[in-house]
Amino acid sequence: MNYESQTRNQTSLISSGKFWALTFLLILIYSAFIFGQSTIYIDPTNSGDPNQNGSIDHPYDKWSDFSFVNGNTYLQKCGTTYTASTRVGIVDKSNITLGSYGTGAKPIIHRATGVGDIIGVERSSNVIINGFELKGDLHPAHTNGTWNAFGVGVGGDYSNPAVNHNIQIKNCDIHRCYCGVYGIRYNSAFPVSSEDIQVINCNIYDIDEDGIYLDYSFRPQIIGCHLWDINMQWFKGVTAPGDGIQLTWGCTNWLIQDCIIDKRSTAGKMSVIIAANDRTNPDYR
Ligand SMILES: [Ca+2]
Ligand SMILES: [Ca+2]
Repeated sequence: MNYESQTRNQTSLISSGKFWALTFLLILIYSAFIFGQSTIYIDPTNSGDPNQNGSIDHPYDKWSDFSFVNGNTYLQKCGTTYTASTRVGIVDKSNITLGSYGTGAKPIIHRATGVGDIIGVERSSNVIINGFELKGDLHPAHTNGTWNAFGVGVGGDYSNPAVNHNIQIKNCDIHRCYCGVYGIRYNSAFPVSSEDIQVINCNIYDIDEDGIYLDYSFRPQIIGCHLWDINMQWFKGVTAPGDGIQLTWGCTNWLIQDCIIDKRSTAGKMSVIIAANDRTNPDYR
């Protein structure tokens, strides 16, 4: 091979589609190694295993055993109950999926003690919570039978204007809670509390106040949900301001579709409140 033909071959290699396709493939493979997306397994019954590492053979027994990593999927075993005294918190994260593995009933996260969210999502994007039973318990400081927990908290922050984007809560049963899905703005200096909160195909029942309450939420979508036994404070001798769905104070571009909101069991308040939303806000018309 003389020099001229070798140069020509190199030139044609650089300009060939195959070369670049292979290079791109190699980059993809290296990226997959470097930014590997992992699946982490949680089985609350595996508490005696000293080799817990989140693998399917040695699953963690607690959601508090690890920190969330962007891009990862976290699966709790079907038919198990995780008993929690603090929330499962997803804060400043992206592309996180929570789901289940195995067969049987939806895995349960039971906020048995303490007060607050069962799952709390803050300043995060592209989070999926799929196929859980989330249940609270009796409020530790009350004697009238009120519940201690918010099923999923998706609100804003007191000091940081960053908000949640694209949070999907789907195929979940949420009950024995003060509120099923709850997201408020907290700081009046910020124009919005969340964007693209989606509640899809969920059963929300035995709720003290509102089934779903969002304020300053841009493009909330509530689709195919069944809500019943809402506003149970009606039976607990206290003010009972519970509604099926309340989208208020600056919620815009909302969608409520194919939902059943059954208010037969309690009196007072509304099935749906869409109220006091600021149509003059130029960002959210
Ligand atoms: Ca553990
Ligand atoms: Ca309300």
